[in-house]
Amino acid sequence: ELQSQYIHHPYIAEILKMIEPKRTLKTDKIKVLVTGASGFIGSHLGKRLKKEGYYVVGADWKSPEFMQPNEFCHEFLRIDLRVMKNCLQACEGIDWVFNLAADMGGMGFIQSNHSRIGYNNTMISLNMLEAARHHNIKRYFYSSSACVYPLHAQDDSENTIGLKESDAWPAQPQDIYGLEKLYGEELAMKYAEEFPQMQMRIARFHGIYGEQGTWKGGREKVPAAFCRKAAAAESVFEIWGDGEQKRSFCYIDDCVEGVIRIMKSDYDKPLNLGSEEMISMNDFAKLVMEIAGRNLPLKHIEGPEGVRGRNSDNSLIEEVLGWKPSIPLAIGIEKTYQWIKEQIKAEKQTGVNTSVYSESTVVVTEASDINA
Ligand code: NAD
Ligand code: GKE
Repeated sequence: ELQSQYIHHPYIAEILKMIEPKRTLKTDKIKVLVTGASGFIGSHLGKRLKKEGYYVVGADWKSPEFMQPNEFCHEFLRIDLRVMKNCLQACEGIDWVFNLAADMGGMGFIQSNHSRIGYNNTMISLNMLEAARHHNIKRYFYSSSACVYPLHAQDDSENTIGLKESDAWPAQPQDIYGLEKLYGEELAMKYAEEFPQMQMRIARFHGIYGEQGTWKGGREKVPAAFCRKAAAAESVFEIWGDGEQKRSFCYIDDCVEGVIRIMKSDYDKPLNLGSEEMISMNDFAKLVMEIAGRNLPLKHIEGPEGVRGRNSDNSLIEEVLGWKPSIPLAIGIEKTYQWIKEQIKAEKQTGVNTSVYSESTVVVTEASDINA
């Protein structure tokens, strides 16, 4: 009774009238929507799902930078998912949703753009959930983050303990970015509780890296930044902070495998999706330089540092799925390095001054552009 009242909610009915023509998908395949499909994880996930025989609709407000849309989806919608009408359009005729869209980046972005991230990501999360409920989506994946974990559990680089899923509450998440993810998780679980036809799956990603991800411009995370510096730096290798801060990094193939396994499982609470192979930024810089055949002196400079120590505890994912990420950092980062080196080489050939790639930039604070 409650459900049908909501389904015929006049607000939604009015918006639905604006969507013309209605999309009908004539296929026997399972129809999946990947949001944030032009992004790093979304494009790799879409590609794999397409290969596995799913009918993939990709949605993003940007065109993909490193792949053609037909590599990762059958149909590409270039839409702003902060807008309810667009979320309703995207969810129409879909069986499963993978919601990966978010305004995001590494430390050079998320610590200088809290209001923009707060507005954009909250709008995406709320509207996507409600649109999915309206269209009776059977299964919904929400991409959360290690940034949901409390700061006090990550303030010691000497004694970093792996973060367990149960550590998220009582909460003190990192930045507005992490707070929104934690709220997004809770709201997603409430939707599944109150509307059980929509099954919820949630992963907390820890430092996902690999080829075809952002590697310059300020939004890149440290794996891509270090590969870029190892390829482009001439005299010193710059590191934000003292380099003793620690992280673990998970290669994209493990991430995609994990997302699909989580989606197919019957576990409906958040699961860590990350590696347990923790490393300090100083050691990470040396590892990347070794792969690149470089031996530059490290130069520690001021920059946004985030938490002191973060690692994933994979006991729960192993118990629930009988699987956990296993690709060693040295293997994944070598592939990532080769790809970034090629990008730089290609730019150099077109006359771009690539010497600037020895430094990382911080993205200046920008207002959320509602008409973007
Ligand atoms: P990404 O930035 O490469 O991809 C996100 C995509 O979302 C982008 O292509 C972007 O254009 C799109 N997007 C943003 N706002 C949009 C809007 N209003 N409408 C439509 N599309 C919009 O990031 P990613 O690394 O692929 O991350 C995917 C998801 O995983 C995100 O939700 C992110 O918060 C989460 N996550 C990633 C990591 C990581 O290490 N990469 C870690 C934790 C969580
Ligand atoms: N990006 C970047 N670029 N980081 C650098 C650099 C550099 O050139 N030099 C040193 N670092 C240091 C940062 O100061 C930070 O201490 C560490 O590397 C990792 O930075 P990061 O990869 O940008 O981001 P974080 O791991 O701190 O945080 C990210 O965590 C994810 C979840 O695991 C977030 O930004 C989100 O992208 C995400 O939720």
